[in-house]
Amino acid sequence: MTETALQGAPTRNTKLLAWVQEMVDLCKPDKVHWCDGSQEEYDQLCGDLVKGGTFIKLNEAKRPNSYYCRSDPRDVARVEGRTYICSVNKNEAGPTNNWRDPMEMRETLVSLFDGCMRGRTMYIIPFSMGPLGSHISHIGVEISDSAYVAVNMRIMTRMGQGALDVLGDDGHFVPCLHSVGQPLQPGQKDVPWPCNPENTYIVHFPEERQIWSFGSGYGGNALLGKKCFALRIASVMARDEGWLAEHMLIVGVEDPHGEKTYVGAAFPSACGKTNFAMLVPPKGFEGWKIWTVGDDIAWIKPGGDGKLYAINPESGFFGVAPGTSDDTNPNAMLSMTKNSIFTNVALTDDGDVWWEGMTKEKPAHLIDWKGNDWTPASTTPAAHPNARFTAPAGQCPTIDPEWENPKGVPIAAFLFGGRMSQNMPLVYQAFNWSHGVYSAATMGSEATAAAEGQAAMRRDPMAMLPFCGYNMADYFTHWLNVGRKIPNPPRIFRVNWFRKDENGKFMWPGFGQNMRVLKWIVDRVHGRSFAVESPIGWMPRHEDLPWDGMEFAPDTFYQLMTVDRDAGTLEAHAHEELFDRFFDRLPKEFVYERELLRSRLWRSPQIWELARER
Ligand code: O2Y
Ligand code: MN
Repeated sequence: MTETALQGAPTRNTKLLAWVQEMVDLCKPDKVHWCDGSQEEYDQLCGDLVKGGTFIKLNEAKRPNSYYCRSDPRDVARVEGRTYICSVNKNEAGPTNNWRDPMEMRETLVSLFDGCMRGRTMYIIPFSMGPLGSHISHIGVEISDSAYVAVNMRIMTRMGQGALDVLGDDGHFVPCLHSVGQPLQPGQKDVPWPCNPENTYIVHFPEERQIWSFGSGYGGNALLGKKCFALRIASVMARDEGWLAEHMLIVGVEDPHGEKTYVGAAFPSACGKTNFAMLVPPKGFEGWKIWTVGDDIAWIKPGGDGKLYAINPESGFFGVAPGTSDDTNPNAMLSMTKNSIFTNVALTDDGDVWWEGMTKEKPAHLIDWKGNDWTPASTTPAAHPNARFTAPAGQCPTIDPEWENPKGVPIAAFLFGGRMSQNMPLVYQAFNWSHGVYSAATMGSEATAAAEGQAAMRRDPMAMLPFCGYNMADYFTHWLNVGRKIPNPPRIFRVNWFRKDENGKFMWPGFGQNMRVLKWIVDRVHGRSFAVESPIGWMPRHEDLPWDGMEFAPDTFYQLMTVDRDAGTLEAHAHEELFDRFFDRLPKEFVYERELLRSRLWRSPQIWELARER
């Protein structure tokens, strides 16, 4: 094998050739395949996956060129507990990351990877995060023993010869090594979803800009361009080079006169990010359009004109299927009508896919995500709650004509929002950049917890807690610095679609109705809408939001917007719990911001008082 590994390699990049040879020697695959990214190659790999029992081809008449796949039930999501940041100094990783000594971790990994690809093919997967050749883009190369990874990477990134051409003979790339961690003995039959859940390691070496992933074939653990490169490693590159790598969707808001305003929005996982990225303006917003640039990650760099420009480094959506329907997100549904891959959803009797929430009526019979018969009487879900669709972004009906512009799109506002059932208003605007960074850094989100039905809140600064590749205190400082270096930084807003009333009912309808908030935000950016100064930020009064096509009583609105002074003070106090973890690395600005917030909570009038005064 060793002599043939580099024969006919489609690159002369010496670093890449040397790394591939080193990894071939370590992993000892039976074969090496350099991915060219062509349609023929994709079809061939999908065909091989069908033959091997990993893929089922879906009904060509219903879902052309699409495939269905079930993972091992032990390998269904990202594994934060097995995700590591291996910087030389533990403080560089910070208190919110799992840290391991890089030398020790390398030893562990080398012994795990030694011979791990025996009996398998090693795929060399060159890819560009971002449009080919954009000055904001970066090249990675994933080495993987999973054809499933190769075909998903072709949808999610610009994968193949084009990326190698951009890399050239001496270009830089991020090496991403991946194995499912299940070598095959001679004659041993493979399983449909090989993995090694007992030995999963998702490891980042930020100083070397390297990723090693072992034991999982699923999503963020295995498609290394996404969370591992585009967020964890890229956040370190961004810190060092003066840009931002963020867990943000990007949308363009176009008004009836054709003026387009781009915003980046950060929401933790499971807060309806893909729905917001493909929002359908409701009744009353005729002539308005929401354009999708990205649904998950934004790379944002200062342009020479003092503005921040963003690209979506990905070229596909890896979206959560359950809950997605023609009602909740018609544009996502249209994005996945063809050329898509479905993982851990249910299979219909006519060879199509289904998941909870897709249709009001449940099909009479399905094969569930574990391969068992399923009927509406079954007590388990047909699709796994983290079941996914992989679909080309270019198939989205609302994809922005500028989405592949190598310059990026100019960002006018940043939105930050978690899932908060209490004490967080629908929207407010930060007073200034430093206050905005503080608001984003103290963001929290609730996961429905245990038996009591109580909501447990986890702080998730900028929705980056699981994805920041270095000390989050330094990340806050970096954000403060980015705003300092540009003359007119984007405005910062907090939003919350998830507030509940005393009966536990959502107070805001969400989905398309979020357009009302978005319009106020866009108008604020352009100095066209009014706001009053409340203790926590600039807030719209009832009459400042557009209500065409929707009834929403002022009293209910002010209930939705209110932050009780005592609750606000407790919240400000709780920020200290987060901050204490960072000791003296925390930017001093945050201490001032907290004290200002405390004092405003008792001195400034509340929103409904101000509204009444006018
Ligand atoms: O479970 C996974 O591996 C996927 S996680 C994911 C995928 C797409 C977009 N966002 C996320 C996330 O966890 O934020
Ligand atoms: Mn995400």
